[in-house]
Amino acid sequence: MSLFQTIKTPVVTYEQPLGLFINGEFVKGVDGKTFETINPHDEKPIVAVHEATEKDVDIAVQAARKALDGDWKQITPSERGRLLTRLADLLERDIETVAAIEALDNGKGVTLAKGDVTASAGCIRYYGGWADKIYGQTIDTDPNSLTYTRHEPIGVCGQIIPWNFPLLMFAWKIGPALATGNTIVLKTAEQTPLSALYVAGLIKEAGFPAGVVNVISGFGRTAGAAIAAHMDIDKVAFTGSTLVGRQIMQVAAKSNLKKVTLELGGKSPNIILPDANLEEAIGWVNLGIFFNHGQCCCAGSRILVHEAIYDKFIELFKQRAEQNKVGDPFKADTFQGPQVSQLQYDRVMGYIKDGKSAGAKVVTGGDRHGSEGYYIQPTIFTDVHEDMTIVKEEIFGPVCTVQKVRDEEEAIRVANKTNYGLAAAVHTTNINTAIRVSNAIKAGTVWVNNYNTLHYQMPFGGFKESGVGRELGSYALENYTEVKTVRIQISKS
Ligand code: TXE
Repeated sequence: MSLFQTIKTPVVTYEQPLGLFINGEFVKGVDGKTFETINPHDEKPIVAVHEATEKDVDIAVQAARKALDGDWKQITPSERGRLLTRLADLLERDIETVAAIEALDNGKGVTLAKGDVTASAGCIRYYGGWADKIYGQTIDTDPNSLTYTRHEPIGVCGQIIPWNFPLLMFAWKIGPALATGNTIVLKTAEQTPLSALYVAGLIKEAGFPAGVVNVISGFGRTAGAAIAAHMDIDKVAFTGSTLVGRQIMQVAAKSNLKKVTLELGGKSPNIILPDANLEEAIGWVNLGIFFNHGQCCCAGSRILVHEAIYDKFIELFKQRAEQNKVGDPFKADTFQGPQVSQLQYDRVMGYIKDGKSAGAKVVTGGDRHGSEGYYIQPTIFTDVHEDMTIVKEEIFGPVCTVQKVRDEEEAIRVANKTNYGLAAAVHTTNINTAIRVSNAIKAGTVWVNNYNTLHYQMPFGGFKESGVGRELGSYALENYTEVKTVRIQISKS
């Protein structure tokens, strides 16, 4: 099988790399294996890509180590920043192509995919700005010494990303790692390998030395597990399920105690209090759960509504959800495309079935949308109780539950009744209420009168079982540096 193939999408025709991107070149896997990636809109294969196994991970790690100790080390921090900025410019140059790849491979609407490309370029450019601002401290301990700290790169970083935001997760991972001078072996999700391979070509074009960024396609139980266990990887960053996050931490502990950061699942509460601007709140609630087809780790999937406005809320939310355009990702006005895969479709439909049989009421949706592709209707459940599976577990689809709460105290208690702690929101026009509730909620991000508004300047990550560490902002830089203390004794002579 060749290393490139021309792909025709409804908006662009382009050259798709298919190989593993190792040491600055697209290559075949050592075992010669390939696997197909499926278009979730029509359930047909798009193309086959080369598959990495353990041996390829090894080769990629060797390339990353060589680059770390060689060319990359010689490059000044400002030049690292320039390379990142150049990559951001190239992404923006190719926005039509990259957005089309995301729509094709992941199923997200092409208009929303363009937003992902812009946000990814912004994130990479932002970290380009940080590259020459990584400072240590000078510390005065006594008159006879000079003590200072250096923030050095950790080394070779393994990065494992999911399929819900294939490009954005790629940007969130590589930005801070490269700004701080690390090298990378990144594995994409097996459902969505295409955009990162295309961007690997842009990394080469931007002028990064060979081996600094290596991008491999492959499966979790083989290539992913090999990254987590590798003895010459110094750090692993993972975004995905809590189940696999736990495994990664165990494997890291059993191998070389590599540093671990995890960005995992959620079951985030979205609280609407009686003094909220209801019309605006409905818009945010709708975006909070149905954006990206509910495939967001921070999706506002548990909606908690004060009893005084409950009936009105349900009426308006139902109307709003039924207006969401579900359909072909290549239509410019599509809001919700298909779920990413047959497996995810089955999982989500399984939760819907479970909710129905547990006695929850379907206000709208509750079924497949159309007859082809992994499409699911935007679904709202009411009449739920705290012990139902659909209230407790992450569904990761366009499905939410609405619970009635008596007052602010009950809203906070119910909001915190979860092992997760990724995000939350409160809708109120009272600043005191906003501060009280946001202080009381155990979550990494609390939105007041908005939802799902992420920005590369704002740290993001989870309390409790939603993760370890923070991505984005200056906080992410801490995940990618080791602090070295140097103490120099000052001689009298
Ligand atoms: O995730 P996995 P899946 C949640 C969401 C979803 C569920 C399952 O609830 O329904 O997880 O999705 C790699 N060692 N999230 O099965 O398996 C895998 O190849 C190393 C939340 O797709 O966690 C892929 O690259 N790596 C989430 C990545 O892990 C392994 C986003 C994610 O896959 C591995 C995605 C292993 N043993 C799903 N097994 C979020 N936080 O945004 C798998 N992988």
